[in-house]
Amino acid sequence: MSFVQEIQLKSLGDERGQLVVLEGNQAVPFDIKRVYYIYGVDPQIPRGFHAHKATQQVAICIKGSCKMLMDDGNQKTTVLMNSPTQGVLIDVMQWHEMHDFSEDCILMVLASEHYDESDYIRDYDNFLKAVSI
Ligand code: T46
Repeated sequence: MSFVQEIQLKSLGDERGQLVVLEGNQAVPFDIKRVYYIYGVDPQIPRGFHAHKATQQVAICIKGSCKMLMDDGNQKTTVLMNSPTQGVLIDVMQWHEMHDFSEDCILMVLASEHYDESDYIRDYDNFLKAVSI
């Protein structure tokens, strides 16, 4: 079984279209302190390549598609993200990389903490050392 937690978001649809609600401590399992989104990425250029020490995040591909490689130091899994109702929990100490962005991809991320560069582990060997302790 994969260690990656996917969150199926409820879509409130009617004849006018769809509406997805993102509430902290509901479908999103933390208080949301920050939201950012990534778009206009060259399909050849991957992003991420880090883990967070204390920040939890939920990523949602609200348009287009990309792949999220998740690595807990023991296992690696690649998740195809191609639905605005599919959340992927990026938990603490999970190395993640985003690949194969479609040209129209908009990847939205909800975070449990404000931005803090010192929360990032950007060196893979340091990540492996930290998770093996
Ligand atoms: C993550 C994945 C999914 C800020 O100043 N504030 C912010 O809130 C963020 C997220 C970034 N930045 C700055 C830091 C860098 O100078 O924006 C620049 C690009 O960030 P980065 O190279 O970390 O971007 P990605 O796409 O590699 O990673 C991002 C998030 O940073 C990261 O937390 O989990 O998306």
